[in-house]
Amino acid sequence: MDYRVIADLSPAERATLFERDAGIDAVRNDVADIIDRVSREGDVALRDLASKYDDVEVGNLDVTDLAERAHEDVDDDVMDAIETAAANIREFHERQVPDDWREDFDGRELGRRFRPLSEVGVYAPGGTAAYPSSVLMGVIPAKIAGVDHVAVATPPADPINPVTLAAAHEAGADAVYAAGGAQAVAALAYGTETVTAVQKIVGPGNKWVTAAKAEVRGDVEIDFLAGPSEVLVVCDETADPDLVASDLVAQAEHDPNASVVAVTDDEATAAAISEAIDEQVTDRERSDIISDALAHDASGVLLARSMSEAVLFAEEYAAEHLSIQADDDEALLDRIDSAGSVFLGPYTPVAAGDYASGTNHVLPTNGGAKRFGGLSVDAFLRSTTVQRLDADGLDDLSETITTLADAEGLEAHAESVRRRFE
Ligand code: HSO
Ligand code: ZN
Repeated sequence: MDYRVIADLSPAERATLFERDAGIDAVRNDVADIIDRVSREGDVALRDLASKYDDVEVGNLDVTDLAERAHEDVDDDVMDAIETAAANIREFHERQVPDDWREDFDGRELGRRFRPLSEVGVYAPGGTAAYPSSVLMGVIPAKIAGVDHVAVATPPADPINPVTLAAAHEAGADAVYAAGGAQAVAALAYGTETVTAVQKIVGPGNKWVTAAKAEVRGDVEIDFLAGPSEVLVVCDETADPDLVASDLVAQAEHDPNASVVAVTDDEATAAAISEAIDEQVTDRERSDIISDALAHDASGVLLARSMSEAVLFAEEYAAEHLSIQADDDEALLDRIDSAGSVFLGPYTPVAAGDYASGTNHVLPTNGGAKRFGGLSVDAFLRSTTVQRLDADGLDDLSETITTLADAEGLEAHAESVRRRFE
């Protein structure tokens, strides 16, 4: 592949570099029909849709018992890896649990307390995108937050991927259902005879799942609408082009619509990354998917005039994964506010965060990092504020309250303060 010079891009070319759509518009109508059916017919609809879309006749929709035994069908080394990854994910997410607090502000005792949601659903894709790692990323923070009922929904199959089931059990899932696609989201949102309705649905999925999350949002909470994986590597002449290329190729293997970009201020580095990509792709098992992702308008190797221009590009791109492989990586990071998860230095492949370093890999795509962060323990908590004023505290404030109440024409509000002093 050839690298491109940012300064030479036409406005249209530049705009397409930022187009990373989850592609949900095309399926919205079908998804609305599925949701409607599941909410009316419950389990019957789930079985029927499984037969139609997954080509599976589902016996038990509740496969929690299969998950409990699944480790028997999983190689020991895979079980060990799941346990190691889970331990690191737990350790990192435990640090996110906020403490309840109360503080005295001169006669006004004010505070905040945090309580978990009670029921949550985690969607786990099946098929070629069956990622047991995503099950860990969804279930573990929810359990750490204290959610009582964490349900995993994963598409029916014969058999369901035992690694996905084992990961659900290891992460602490309380229920596992054999339901996939938009129908799984509908079942979690509205409940069926078998599936307990939840307050929030998290986890990545294909465009059907994402469209369904968009549709049920409002009736239940969702994490966010996630599209195909993205990585942006900002690098200078000190970066190893082979390693940069390997990080791009790795995220490209997720999806033909993945967006993978490297941006550097050094021409030789840009050329070497481009060459390394071409060399590496042919060796990879999923070379077809990788080639499609690399050919996609929102992917490529870019040459900037300076590292400042590279950083500005990164900020505008607001990548799901931002890797910085450059001499003064911390100084570059200081200038970036928008990124889902940041990977610093040559020994920090994005794959480390995808699986096992401990950070979450459910992250904002398509520029979402300008507005919100990735999945964390907070997503499963709600906060309540608490206050107690003493007589002096209220006395100090009474003038302010009654004046504002009068200004709003809410005389009874003012009266409720005055009465305290009669
Ligand atoms: N890179 C994906 C997560 C993943 N990678 C799962 C491997 N398995 C989105 O962050
Ligand atoms: Zn990945």
